[in-house]
Amino acid sequence: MSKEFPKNFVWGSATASYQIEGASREGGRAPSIWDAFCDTPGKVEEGHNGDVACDHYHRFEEDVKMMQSLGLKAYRFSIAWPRIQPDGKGEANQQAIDFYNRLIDCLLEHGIEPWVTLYHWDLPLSLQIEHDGWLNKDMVKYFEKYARICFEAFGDRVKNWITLNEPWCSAVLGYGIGAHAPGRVSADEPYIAAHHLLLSHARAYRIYKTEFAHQGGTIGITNNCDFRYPLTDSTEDRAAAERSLEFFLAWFADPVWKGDYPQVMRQRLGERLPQFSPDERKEILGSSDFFGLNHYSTMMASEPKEGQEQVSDIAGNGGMIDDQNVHLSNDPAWQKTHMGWNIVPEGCRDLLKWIDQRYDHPIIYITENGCACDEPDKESALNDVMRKDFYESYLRGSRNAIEQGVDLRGYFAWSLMDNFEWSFGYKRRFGMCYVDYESLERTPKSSALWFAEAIKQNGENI
Ligand code: PNW
Repeated sequence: MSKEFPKNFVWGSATASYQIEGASREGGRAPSIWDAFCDTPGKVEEGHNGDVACDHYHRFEEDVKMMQSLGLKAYRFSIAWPRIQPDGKGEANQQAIDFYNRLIDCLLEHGIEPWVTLYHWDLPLSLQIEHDGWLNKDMVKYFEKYARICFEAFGDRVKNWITLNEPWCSAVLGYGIGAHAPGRVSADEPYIAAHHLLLSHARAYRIYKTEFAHQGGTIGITNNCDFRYPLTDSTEDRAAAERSLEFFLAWFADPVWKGDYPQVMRQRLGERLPQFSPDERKEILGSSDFFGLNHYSTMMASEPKEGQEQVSDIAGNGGMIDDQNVHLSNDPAWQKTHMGWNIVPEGCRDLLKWIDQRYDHPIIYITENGCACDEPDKESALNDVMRKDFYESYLRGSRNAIEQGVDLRGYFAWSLMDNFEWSFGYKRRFGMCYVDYESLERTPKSSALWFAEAIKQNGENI
């Protein structure tokens, strides 16, 4: 059996605009829903916000040099919509175009391929205030306009596009449990937000494929999903695990690869689940050149026993728990990251196989994978053996999947550097490079040095 990653395997790392850029009031940027969320008491640990973050806006050249020193082949970052269109719908802000042009050119000069996400959660605040954000179908036309501006400005050099990052998070964390901006708590809104996110994705895909076909790039959507193992071998528990994956991933992936929501969701939700019109179905079916996957963890799933309490502290990891009727639990043998997420590398392999089967052997990219480690000081951070082990074991799981026929073409580690971890503020460190939030100095951790060696050997040290 071959023990190799494919020859042109894409080795990269990833970040997102709000988590690293800072300069929140510079260059014509207007507030996003995350600026407002951070200003809302009790929403983000210690009242942290993205005003300065890693100051990447001013330090991107240094960051690109660091990427080059690690030998990264690709860098996935996101564009801040409220920089490009401060009000979310007007003309493009030239200062923002200039900034991303400088970043893209700098990457290319250093031999690093840009992978650009259009939307990684920083919605222009005015779209939320005026239109209720993703609850409003008008978002499709605003996203279309924004996407067109980006393709026009950057598409001569950017050949890999991701429309949305993790719409599950936008819908469930943003509109279901209120852990993310805009902080809505609702049983029905996640399905509506998700519907409009999917339609917006599909519209951007079609615009790219019709108006920008000459640019010759690829474009897809990135979904997040954790894996589920059935708690026992019973038919009920196996069905619960399958249902859990359907409510998590197939909710977003079935429309794109099969043209509609999963049957089980339609059955359980009835009218609460929006419908695609025949035209919309046509627009969304086949609207991704690759399957972007962000994967972090795994849980056990089982048929809830009578009176068994739904575990609420893991709601973020399950989402729409009442609708699914699935009980989630942990195997006590599993080690946990600083997020409390289980470390289960074989879950990565098995999820890749699940996707391969259900969606008929798509091209897959792991667009995020990584872990937060408890790093109370710089010394412990630089010696991040746990993160190195995490990358190594998940990459081994990934290679296993490749050996079993999965068409996995690349892996992006989350994240290039420590950054603003959403509702956890700067209290969780996901970086392969350490950031000193006083001096803003960056230092590669040992996991980064290990990753650099893995890239050099195309994974033969794994
Ligand atoms: C992803 N969950 O978020 C995001 O794409 C990144 O911006 C983020 O920093 C990274 O993973 C680490 O959290 C997620 O509750 C947030 O299952 C929450 C969940 C999954 C992914």
